[in-house]
Amino acid sequence: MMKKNTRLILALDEIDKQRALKIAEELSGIVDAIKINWPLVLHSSPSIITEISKLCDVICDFKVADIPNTVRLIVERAVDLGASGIIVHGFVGHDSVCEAVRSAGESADVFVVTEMSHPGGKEFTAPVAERLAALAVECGASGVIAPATRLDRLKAIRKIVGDLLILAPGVGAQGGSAGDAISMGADYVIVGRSIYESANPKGVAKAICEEIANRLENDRSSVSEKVSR
Ligand code: OMP
Repeated sequence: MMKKNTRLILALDEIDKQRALKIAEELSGIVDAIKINWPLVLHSSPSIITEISKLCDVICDFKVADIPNTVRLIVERAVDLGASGIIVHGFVGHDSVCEAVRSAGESADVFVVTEMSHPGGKEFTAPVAERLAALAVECGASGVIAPATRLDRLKAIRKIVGDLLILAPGVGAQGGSAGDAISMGADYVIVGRSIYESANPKGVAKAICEEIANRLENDRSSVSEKVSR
């Protein structure tokens, strides 16, 4: 189970291996997990997953989209390398996503992409996002990926997934706000460029954590005010 302290997940798409490791070391005590995508794996090697997993939970963002057997081969390898989470696409259907969940077993969480956060996400993923969210529930996934860039959609997806985890990318470089995404039902926000491209990644990460903590506090106080009225 991924920890839920600061609710910040670092998207480590930094392609310089040494800089990526330095940022991972600096931030491992601050973020709840580090998400590794193809850029870093392809510019270094798959063993980067193992190295970073010694510091912090690693989510392998491989957006796996294939037939069940290939999905199984990828998920098993990611888990062997030390991943404690893996991101898969849902449009490939129930058999593939359920196979991801089966292959991950107790060792890793599976997260299913619903509506993607970039403008192109509106073309094909938005019209089926609710179905993809329902599929995640039906296959027993741990959670979904939903856009911090479209808060109304995040809210709609929360209604479907119940208490499954929602991880929301699109904060910062893509225009979304961490506080707003959390208020709208995200459990975690995923942030990449705003942190790893900054001259002070630790300072930026800490500021985002503070924004999230303040927002949670404000949201809690406004709920208790309403109750006591
Ligand atoms: P920044 O835009 O640099 O903060 O990075 C966002 C990260 O989240 C990247 O690693 C993307 O690949 C990933 N992501 C999205 O941006 N949008 C999505 O809809 C889904 C993902 C993802 O699955 O993590």
